[in-house]
Amino acid sequence: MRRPAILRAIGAGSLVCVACLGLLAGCGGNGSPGPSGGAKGGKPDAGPIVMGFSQIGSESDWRAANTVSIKAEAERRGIDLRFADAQQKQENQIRALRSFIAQKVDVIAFSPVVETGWEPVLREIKKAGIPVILTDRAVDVTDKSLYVTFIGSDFVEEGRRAAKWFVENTTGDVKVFELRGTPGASCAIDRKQGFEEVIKSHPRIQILHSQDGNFERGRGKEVMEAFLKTPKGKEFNALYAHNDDMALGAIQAMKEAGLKPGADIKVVSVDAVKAAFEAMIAGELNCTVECNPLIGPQLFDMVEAIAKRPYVVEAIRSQRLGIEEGVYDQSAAKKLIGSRKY
Ligand code: GYE
Repeated sequence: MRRPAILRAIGAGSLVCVACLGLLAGCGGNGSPGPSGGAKGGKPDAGPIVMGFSQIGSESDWRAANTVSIKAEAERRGIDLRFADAQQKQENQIRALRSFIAQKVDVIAFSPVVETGWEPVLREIKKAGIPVILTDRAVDVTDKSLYVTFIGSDFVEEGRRAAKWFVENTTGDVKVFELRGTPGASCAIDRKQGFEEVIKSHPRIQILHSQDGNFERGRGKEVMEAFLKTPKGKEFNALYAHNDDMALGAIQAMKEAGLKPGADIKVVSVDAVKAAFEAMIAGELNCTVECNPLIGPQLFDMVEAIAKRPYVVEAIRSQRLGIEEGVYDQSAAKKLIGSRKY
């Protein structure tokens, strides 16, 4: 892949830029409340904005960077952040969301561990009149009015980009071992979909085997160790991992088994965390597709716009915010590692 930075392919029409939000937020003029008034409006005079945030867990370097970005930005803006770590369990997230309702927070944001099963609790939140922002992963609900907006990446496009690396940088038969993320997570579903969409028209590239690794480095290593002992484990020549952490664990397992990841097994993953750049410099990872976790500033631009001017909620309902992201290979790694922020 000789493209250092590819603009994301989300249609411009679906983007809401933060500057636009600023304009929308200013529509009321002179700090006056907007047309829908502001139960929680007038917040600047009524103390800090209170936001409940339910984080998935701490399964990866991506997640660690995401948490730091959110906490640091809340602190910088003087937001009263109620942060709950769900340890990768949906039931913990639902419990946290209900406790945010009880605490009467101004805004709720969360990163849903899986796509489905959110309607009942989202309805409870709506009934309580609290706006919801989805960050990072998406939910599968029929009633789109249950949340205001989604701030995160286009995971289908990430899957396509990973597949394009194989299309453009390999010849002959490519037999892929796919290490999937958490079952039911939107990013795992979408990264698979995008990858399959591209390889469909390149029959020399096939998914030989596909397995969950839960986005964790340790799990990636274990799953690869077991896979290498199977007949297909002697046959594959490529690894597509839904995140860098799983790729790094799998790379470790391959090295311990005497294989040369990056050379005899081509490895592509998603996230573009610093450790992936180090692995590319070491020649063990071939490419990483960026998924930017640093969404704190965008998230809190949105939170402040909503909390100060509730009518903005109507203007931005169900829009998807785009984040610019790149694709990096070994030739880019050395040049860029010094400037990586996560
Ligand atoms: O790719 C992975 C993390 O939801 C986009 O979750 C995120 C994913 C990320 O555990 O590393």
